[in-house]
Amino acid sequence: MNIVAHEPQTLLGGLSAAEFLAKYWQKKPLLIRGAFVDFVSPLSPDELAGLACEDGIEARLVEEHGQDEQGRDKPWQVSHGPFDEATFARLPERDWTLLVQAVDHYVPEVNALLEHFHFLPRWRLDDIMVSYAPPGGSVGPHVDQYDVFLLQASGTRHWQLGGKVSDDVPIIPGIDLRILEHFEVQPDQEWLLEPGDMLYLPPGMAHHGVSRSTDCMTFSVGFRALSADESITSFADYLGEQLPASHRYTDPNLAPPTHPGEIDDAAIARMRALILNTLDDPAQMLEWFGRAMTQPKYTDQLVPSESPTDIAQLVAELQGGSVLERTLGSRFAYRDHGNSRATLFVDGDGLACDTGLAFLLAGNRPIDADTLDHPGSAEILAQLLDHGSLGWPYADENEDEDA
Ligand SMILES: [Mn+2]
Repeated sequence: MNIVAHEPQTLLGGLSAAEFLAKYWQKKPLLIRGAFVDFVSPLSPDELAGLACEDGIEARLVEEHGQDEQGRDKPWQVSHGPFDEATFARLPERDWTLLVQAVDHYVPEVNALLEHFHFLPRWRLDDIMVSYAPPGGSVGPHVDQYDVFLLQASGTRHWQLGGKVSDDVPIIPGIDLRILEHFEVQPDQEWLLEPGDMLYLPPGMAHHGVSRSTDCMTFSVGFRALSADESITSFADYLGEQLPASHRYTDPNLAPPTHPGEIDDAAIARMRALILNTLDDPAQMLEWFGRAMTQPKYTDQLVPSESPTDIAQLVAELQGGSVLERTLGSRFAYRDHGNSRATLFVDGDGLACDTGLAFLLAGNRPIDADTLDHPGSAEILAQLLDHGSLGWPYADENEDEDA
């Protein structure tokens, strides 16, 4: 692969991580020319089309001036994968886009790009979506709710920004895309991106990117952030499973009601205290948050082992020189509790473990025999193998032999 390791200073166009975070992150767009010097896409358009034909991989095709299933002309047409060769054979020479979600989960060389984004918490990263488009191809002017780095991987794309828009901005009705009804380019906010160039966009920024070449591929490094709606519902569900039935509304200080039908201020205050005091539990919030932020994007990616791992055999394999791999798409995070104890969060679960072990597993260091120096490591590794979050690299060895 043709990707040189970059310090954030290069990736961020001369800015330090601290400067980028203070001035741009979640605030305003940043165009970075040559973020990746001499960038060569680790994936070809044909390989992307191949992924879009596989079961279980989320792929969409967006056609401008397309037709729906009844053969009626539509300004925009969205269809969902898996696709087949016939789909690609019927497509015109321009004005369409193929989008494949979470390509980092399937292609190790695309996954490796995520290492360049270590100036942001790993658990904020969502996935790398890859789009291919012939000339004229776009998904229309639109707004996303998430931060994104748009890396031009091959060919050229013309980007235009339309500024921040509100939640209730009008969108074109009746299609499976949120395309803006009105889009106006802001002054000096349009650029032609070439391979290795990257555009950072904060959430809520109207943008429109149109392919200007026959080989336009864009990698969208997307981030995740829970909405208040998702957070409250999910935390309440997590907490609710652990609350005893006896923990409920009480009113031992009840005063005689002025009217038996009235809900008075004191009743509301009691309910408010019950809810807020129950929710305001930092220890439980941490346990929930770590699980929520390491929830895999696609749970079917994780293949649990058929039989429980034999711990003696696991230790022998590592001591024999084997190295465990993190499953592509598996998510790791940790919280240090002090005194060498931590909670390791992996793929929506939380495990109490040694801090050194959590630090190693949630980073990118190899999981080799040295890992066994940490107390309790063999048991934790066995659990992660059983869940499918770790694996032995046998599949890759076979691929190398084929090549
Ligand atoms: Mn977008």
